[in-house]
Amino acid sequence: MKSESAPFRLEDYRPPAFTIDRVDLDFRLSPSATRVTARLSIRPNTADAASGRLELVGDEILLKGLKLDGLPLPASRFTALPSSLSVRDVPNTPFELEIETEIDPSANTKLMGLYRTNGNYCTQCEAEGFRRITYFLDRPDVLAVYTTRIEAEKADAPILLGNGNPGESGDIPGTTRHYAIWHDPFPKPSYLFALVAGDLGVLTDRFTTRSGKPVELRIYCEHGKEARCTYAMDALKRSMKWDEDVFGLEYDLDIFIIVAVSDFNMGAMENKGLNIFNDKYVLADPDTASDIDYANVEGVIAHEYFHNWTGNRITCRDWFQLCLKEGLTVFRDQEFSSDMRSRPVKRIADVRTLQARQFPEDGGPLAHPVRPEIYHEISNFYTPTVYEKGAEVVRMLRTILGAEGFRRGMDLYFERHDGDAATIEDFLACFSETTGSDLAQFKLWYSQAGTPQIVAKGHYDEASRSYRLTLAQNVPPTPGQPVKKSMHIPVRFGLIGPNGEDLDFSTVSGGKVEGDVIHMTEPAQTFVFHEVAARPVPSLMRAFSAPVRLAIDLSSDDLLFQVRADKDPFNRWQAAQTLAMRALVAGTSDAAQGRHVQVDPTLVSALAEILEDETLEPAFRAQVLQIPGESDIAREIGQDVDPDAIATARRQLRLGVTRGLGARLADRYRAFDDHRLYSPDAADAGRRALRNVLLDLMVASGAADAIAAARHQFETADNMTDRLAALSAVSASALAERRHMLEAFYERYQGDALVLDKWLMLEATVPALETLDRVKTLLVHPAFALSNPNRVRALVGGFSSSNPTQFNRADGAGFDFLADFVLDLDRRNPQTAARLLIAFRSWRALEPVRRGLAEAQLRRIAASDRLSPDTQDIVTRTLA
Ligand code: B3K
Ligand code: ZN
Repeated sequence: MKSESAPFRLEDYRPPAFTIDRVDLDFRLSPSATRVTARLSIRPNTADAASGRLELVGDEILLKGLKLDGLPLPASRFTALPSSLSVRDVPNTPFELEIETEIDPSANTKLMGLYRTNGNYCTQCEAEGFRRITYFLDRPDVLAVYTTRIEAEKADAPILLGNGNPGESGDIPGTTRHYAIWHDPFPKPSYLFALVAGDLGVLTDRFTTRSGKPVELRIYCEHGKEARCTYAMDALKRSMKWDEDVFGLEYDLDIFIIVAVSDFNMGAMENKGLNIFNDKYVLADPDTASDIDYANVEGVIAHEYFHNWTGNRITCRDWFQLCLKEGLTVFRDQEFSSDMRSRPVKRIADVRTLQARQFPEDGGPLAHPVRPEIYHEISNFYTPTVYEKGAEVVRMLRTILGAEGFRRGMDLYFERHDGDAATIEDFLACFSETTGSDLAQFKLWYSQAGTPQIVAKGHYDEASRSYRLTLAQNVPPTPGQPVKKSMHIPVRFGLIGPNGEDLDFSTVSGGKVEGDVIHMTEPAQTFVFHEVAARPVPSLMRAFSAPVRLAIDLSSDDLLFQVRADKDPFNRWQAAQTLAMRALVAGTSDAAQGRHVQVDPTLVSALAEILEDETLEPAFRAQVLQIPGESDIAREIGQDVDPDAIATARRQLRLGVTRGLGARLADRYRAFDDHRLYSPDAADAGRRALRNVLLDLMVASGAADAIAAARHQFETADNMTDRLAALSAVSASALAERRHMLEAFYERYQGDALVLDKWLMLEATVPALETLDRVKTLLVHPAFALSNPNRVRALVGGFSSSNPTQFNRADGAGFDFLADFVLDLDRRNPQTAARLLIAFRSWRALEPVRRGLAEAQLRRIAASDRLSPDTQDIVTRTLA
């Protein structure tokens, strides 16, 4: 492990001196000593090749043999280290290099490169895992055609899978081994390489593309879990169809394979034709998966499938361009889910995620642009900014250009760049060219970090019947970017009239307004709307038209009116959240001073009306009734945060809401108890969501009948959603009953690791002082495994990221625990360790005592002399 290395910079990009056109790989699999022979067809690519020096990268590789054009190379011609292979005096014409390496998949605890999971072999190569398999030009702008031969013991690994289409296979005579050959005709970068070998069950199906091409579909999983793959298979077929219908994109190989594995550093991976998934995003049945799990399976299956075009057929020139594939593909999966489910509810859920995950990143020490310009460790840039804000940028592009202009640009992008390793400039050029738009200012969204803030003020002049709307923007300073330029911010809007309808206006002066979109481009602009019949309530940032924070001085009455009348469902939700947030922020300072929190009756009436409004879909009503969480409140307060005061304020406010809603809660809760047969579809999931939000509010009161209702639901539920909701309502309220219920849950599901992750998470998020000790005890529980990232994220990630009062304990014990854990895990799995450390990202916003304690732990980590580059990078930036 190295300490500080020189960073990579976007401005330093140079095309590779040599490139590789064809890769022939031969894997002789063996648990501890796998032999890999790579035959690379290499050719000079730029003038730099004249040096005759070929530099390949490796990572923990052992060289066993090296030939150039069939002849063994003398030791004087090369230098081989575990991290590099440098060959001298290579020809200035195409040549073939044959590299034989040995690797140890069983010892690979980083889960990058070739490793073992549940006795099977699998790979993860993005971003820089291929270099842990063989020496290579392991960079995304080297595109080659791969042929892979895999050989293994037949008994251990009856299934042998590679990228592309299957070719020849058979037994190796006189041995207990067999082989299979896979060929992928589409040139790809090494990060999309994959291999799986092992003993697996399979679910198969077929899909015929719109041009009539049959595609074989297979989902592999642990034996016995095939039936739990049916929802994933259904989601896959719907994704394939949707991409044809909405983007005109068809699948290109004869076969599409998904493999579910249990040890995986992230969600899933889009390897060409052979997606490898964390099993939690594949396996689902009513007894073990919640509605949220089903939605996640659908979304992740779609996301990885959509990468086949946005990522694989068109890949990234370098890792700085990561958002080119990730932001765009998140946008595509969000659109897919919106079409499959409720668009407004999906939008609210996505914005909640953005605000909960990306806003704190953008407002803290780890802030970086959607397209970063410098990195030390690329694994740390698979962030909410690159993914979720990256998707918002694509969404804004569509808002600015209109759906049709956007589609023309996308069509050109696919046509022009198929087979390329492209850049953000390439992408944007397709939209400027097809629509004639100047996107120079818009492009700042890719280079300026920080969440822009908009301050809005409106005034209606009755005499002239005009409405003046002043908008001012400010992009806060972020690390390395003290001064910002004004951005092009699309503000979707409406002027709501007294009867609830949007008011007309004749003309607008002061800036560009197209349809219902204000184009804000200056630091401050006053838009005057003429011939407006009455004083409007402005509805701004409809459907969250830009990833900004909006401050607008609306009275409680205006917000209440907006909750009732806005034709934009997102802003109805937003108005209710704003009302609640105001009460929570005021309540936090009351709580800090020992005063009781006041509950604004306006807020209760707003929530009551939404709850009772049968014209609204239940899933939407559930979203409105979910008031902001403790971390949302902390973010809004922004400085000198006292997590205990926040928790007290939120608890008291919820109690006030529960009292205010009174008998309506239990009435509605019962009304939805209609014993329908479980279906994971969006409509039924919405009914359950509403019912469970009500249960949660009821239980928060601590009333005996509410707890009895929760226990009853917990014991009699026929699905995970309802069982888990009852359990988490009790568990989150830290009631005495929770111990018994948590144990019952454990007993029922012991042996089912994915369900036990939910249990570990609930244990870790109990808001009570004994939780830290409980978490420490669970580290040695049989249900926990340090080697499995899902277990680690559930227990330790649950505690540090989802239990604000206990992680941020005033005695610093939570910080101390996380620091110890990260230092330990870092030696085994640096990527997951670095991820956990992100829990400290908002340390500077804490009140002084906690801030000091957090800083001391960060300094302790930083002082360790054997940190991985991943953890070193996060700790250094967090402290900077
Ligand atoms: N592209 C992968 C992420 C790889 C992460 C590498 N550390 C999954 C995805 O975004 O689809
Ligand atoms: Zn992705």
